[in-house]
Amino acid sequence: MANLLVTGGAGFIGSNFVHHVVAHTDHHVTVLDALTYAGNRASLDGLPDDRVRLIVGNITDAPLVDELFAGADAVIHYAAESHNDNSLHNPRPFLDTNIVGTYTLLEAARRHDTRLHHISTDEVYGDLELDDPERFTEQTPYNPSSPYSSTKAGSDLLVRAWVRSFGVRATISNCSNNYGPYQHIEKFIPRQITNVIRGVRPRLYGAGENVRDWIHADDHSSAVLTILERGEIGETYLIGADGERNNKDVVELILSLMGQPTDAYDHVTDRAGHDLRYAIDSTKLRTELGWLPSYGDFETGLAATIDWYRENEEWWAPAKDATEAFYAAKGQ
Ligand code: NAD
Ligand code: TDX
Repeated sequence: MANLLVTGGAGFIGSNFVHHVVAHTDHHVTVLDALTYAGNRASLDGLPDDRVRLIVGNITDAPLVDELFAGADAVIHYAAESHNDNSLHNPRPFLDTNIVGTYTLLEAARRHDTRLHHISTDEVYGDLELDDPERFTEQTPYNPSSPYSSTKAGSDLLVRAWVRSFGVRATISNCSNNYGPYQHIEKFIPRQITNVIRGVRPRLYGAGENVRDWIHADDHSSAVLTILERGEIGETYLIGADGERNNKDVVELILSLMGQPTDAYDHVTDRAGHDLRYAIDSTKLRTELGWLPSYGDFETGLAATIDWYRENEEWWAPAKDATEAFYAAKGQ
């Protein structure tokens, strides 16, 4: 049994991880989360008080971070500004949280010699052509496109430097696009599901040919636990579940699963600098650490996610109008 500190544990993937840890281990969890627009304490509802506690605070608050590291056996760092579209509109919070926040945690890890796992994204590698037979590996050079992905790339490089220069005991994982419960409705899949629930047509950026490599958030969680338990210090592991689909196919699948005509969506203004394709080769994680995803079938996972949004309208409804007003102002 260990005391885990989970930054960003009231966000989408972090809260899925906390639910996963409670279900599959006997670890205790302290969540450090600033509850920005993207954090929601309701995402931790139903978890046992004697195993999970939420500290509302900022990862750039060095004294608070220091105090929490003192009581942690390991830290799993999810907290970030995570949305590309927001980073195109106002990049500053991305620098503060993703760069300065990660730096603050690394300094605390160095002082306390705490094991740290840094959560990152495949977007640090830039994008691939649609017909490129290659996928991203741990050797792919960094080539981020957006303010979001460049700050994530910067945070990864800080982690690598703190491992090499100061002996910080850290690992990094770069995962592909997640889907599942508790995802903010600004993101592609929940935006379209909640649009259909509200009787609004889904919105596809540009032609919709862009490809994302989908993985269920629960599979991301099992991969992170595996790395925490068996990963080698200083190593990077790519996490993916062979889930490549283009956006048009995903919208059509959502419409079909929700009983709508599959052409009942609109094309809207494309994202500036829109990455074409992401694809992960997770051979290293599978062969060296023996990890395998459980959600083999995207369609089944997507149907369960649709059910979750139908059953949890009180969780997402308060954010819907403001989210859509943000997009409407940009013609999206
Ligand atoms: P999210 O936006 O849903 O959640 C982020 C959480 O971090 C929120 O709860 C927010 O309140 C908190 N937070 C933000 N700034 C903070 C700060 N300064 N101090 C403390 N807490 C703060 O994001 P997500 O989609 O769950 O992503 C989590 C992590 O996973 C991020 O590091 C992201 O880069 C990475 N990632 C996401 C995906 C994906 O598909 N969503 C894929 C790969 C990697
Ligand atoms: O309304 C939309 N219509 C649309 O076509 C939205 C919101 C998005 N899109 C497109 C853009 C992307 O090609 O769908 C795709 C997915 O978009 P997002 O959900 O915004 O995700 P993406 O930009 O791919 O980044 C996500 O995966 C990697 C996460 O938000 C990141 O945090 C993660 O690092």
